[in-house]
Amino acid sequence: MMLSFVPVSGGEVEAHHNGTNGTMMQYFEWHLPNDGNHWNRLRDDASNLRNRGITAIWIPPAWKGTSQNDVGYGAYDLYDLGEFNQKGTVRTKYGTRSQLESAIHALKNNGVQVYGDVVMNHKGGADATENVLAVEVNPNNRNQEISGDYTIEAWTKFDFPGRGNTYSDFKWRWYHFDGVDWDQSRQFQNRIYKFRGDGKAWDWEVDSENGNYDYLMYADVDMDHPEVVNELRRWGEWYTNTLNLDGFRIDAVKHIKYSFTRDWLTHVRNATGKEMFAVAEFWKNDLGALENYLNKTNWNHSVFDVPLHYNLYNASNSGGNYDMAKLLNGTVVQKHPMHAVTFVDNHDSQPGESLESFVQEWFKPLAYALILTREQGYPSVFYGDYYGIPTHSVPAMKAKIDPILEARQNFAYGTQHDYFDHHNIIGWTREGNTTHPNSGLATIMSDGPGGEKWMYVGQNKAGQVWHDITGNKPGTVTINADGWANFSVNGGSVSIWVKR
Ligand SMILES: [Ca+2]
Ligand SMILES: [Ca+2]
Ligand SMILES: [Ca+2]
Repeated sequence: MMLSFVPVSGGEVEAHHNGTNGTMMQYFEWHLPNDGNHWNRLRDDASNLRNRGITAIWIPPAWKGTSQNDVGYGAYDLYDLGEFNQKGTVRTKYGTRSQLESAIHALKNNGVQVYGDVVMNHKGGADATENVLAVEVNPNNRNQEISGDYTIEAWTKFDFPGRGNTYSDFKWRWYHFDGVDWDQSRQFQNRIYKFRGDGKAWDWEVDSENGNYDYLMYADVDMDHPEVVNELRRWGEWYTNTLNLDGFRIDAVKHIKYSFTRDWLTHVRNATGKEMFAVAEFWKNDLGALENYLNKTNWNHSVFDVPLHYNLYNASNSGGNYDMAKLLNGTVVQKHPMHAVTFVDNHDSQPGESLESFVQEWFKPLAYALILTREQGYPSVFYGDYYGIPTHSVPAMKAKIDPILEARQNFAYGTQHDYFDHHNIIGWTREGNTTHPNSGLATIMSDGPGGEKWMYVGQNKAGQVWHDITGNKPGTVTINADGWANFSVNGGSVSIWVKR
């Protein structure tokens, strides 16, 4: 079946594309080595990822950041994908543009889609300062001005001397930004400066934390400026076409005028003629705020399920006392499954990073079973979970995640039955479908003692002998004549029962 352009679909199409469950992988963590070899690793991993059931890769920010070691969120030049000698380097942390293109080629040859990261909120690493009339605002209430107007020295001049006018002749100046947090001439700490000038104001609507959360870091881009809007749209087309992208992960959207992101995405979709699946990072453990964002962006893309992440994090830190029956309460995936990208951890929640809230190791298999074997949500597997984070002694969970990926790829199909009926032991089953022979499964997990649960997997499964694909529970279970069986799980563990 051809994928058609369905602007309101969110992750629906991707999560079930070609009749196979879709699974995204975030192919980076914060502390990857700065060896310029990451695109090569991705290229060499392409067929393995395909075989594991990964159908889309979210690549890290691919452009030149403030330095070679920049993860990419300190965006300097969105048009320099490791091609020009800027910021003291041609390659990025991950490699060169041609290596990136080879990796993407390998992924496409294996039928794996590619989602590009998109960082539009701010720019860092300016080439020079400019004198700008500004006013200080209260960092805790950015609507409150706390000084008179005066001239500061701001890092806002972006000329891109290594690239020149290749791909774009746009040069950024102070009036393309709303503010900064650094005055080079005075070097005060902990200030936020709002620029003065015609029509200068923090953008709205953005998140209302701190009064107005337009400002996050570096030089904050002014989405009210028509030259900025045009340039970022032009860049979106270029980025999509140049890398043959299939979708976007959009950074820091709670700090960007919601209507801008909505209209930017619509523009790029129309201009490129591509469906361009998109998921936005709106980092807030607040379903209402996420729903407001989805409303204001006309539901034309998905969001990461941040409330689910925090439920998983809290469950992993409750020593067996979490009410597992409420594991999905307050989540995006429970209420808006077509617009939820579910995930366990990411580059910001990993140890030592800005939003550290790392799900504990013992709970990770339970969390992955939740996002990978249920019908709802478009799941994303984190590189740092799968391959480990050596700088912080986080072990690779590949051996534990692979069987769950196999369950998703081959068994997690058909009608779902939920058993969220106990504070320790919960479960759900899938009846399977005809497209995937022998599909269907029974997932059972406990954050406390082990136990059993009587669950229905379908009458057509009568007499089948199932076993636990995770290997956690030895032995077999025989489905009775009515399609029911008593499935078991160890304490603090998960089992996924299948016929194989
Ligand atoms: Ca503005
Ligand atoms: Ca902003
Ligand atoms: Ca702004």
